[in-house]
Amino acid sequence: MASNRTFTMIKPDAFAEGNSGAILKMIEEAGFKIVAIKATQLSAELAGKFYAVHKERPFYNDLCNYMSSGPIIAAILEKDNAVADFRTLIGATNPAEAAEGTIRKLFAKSIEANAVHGSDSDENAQIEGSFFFSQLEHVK
Ligand code: YYY
Ligand code: MG
Repeated sequence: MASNRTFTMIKPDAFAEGNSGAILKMIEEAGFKIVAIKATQLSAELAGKFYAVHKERPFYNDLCNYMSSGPIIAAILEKDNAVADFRTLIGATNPAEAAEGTIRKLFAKSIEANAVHGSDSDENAQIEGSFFFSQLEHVK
């Protein structure tokens, strides 16, 4: 994946409440092109692998249980400066601290059920996109 790509998930809370369409509309209106997308559901084990960087943190087990509690949407997005611009669009991890108009401010329920994931670096965008999608599953 080139450095103009990032990876996102619409998390179980947002998916279950029927907010996926509204969130994808905000993403497209912000100038991101969807180059891969699927609905799926993680097992707790796969959620644990995805979030392995956090395995020593106190919230890790709850996070893995939550992220495997229902369907999600996974997507690879393309835009200049994708990683940083997408972090701006989603807002702070804690929705109480998220800026007005951000996806988390609008749709998040709590720091855990915070509506969306966004990669934090080009390297992790590549790793996370490859976790969900093969080469055949995204636009070149
Ligand atoms: O990258 P981002 O999702 O904004 O936050 P991270 O610090 O990487 O944490 C990943 C994920 O873990 C976060 O989206 C919710 C959850 N979490 C939590 O439940 N409680 C915390 N105190 C911190 C993070
Ligand atoms: Mg993170």
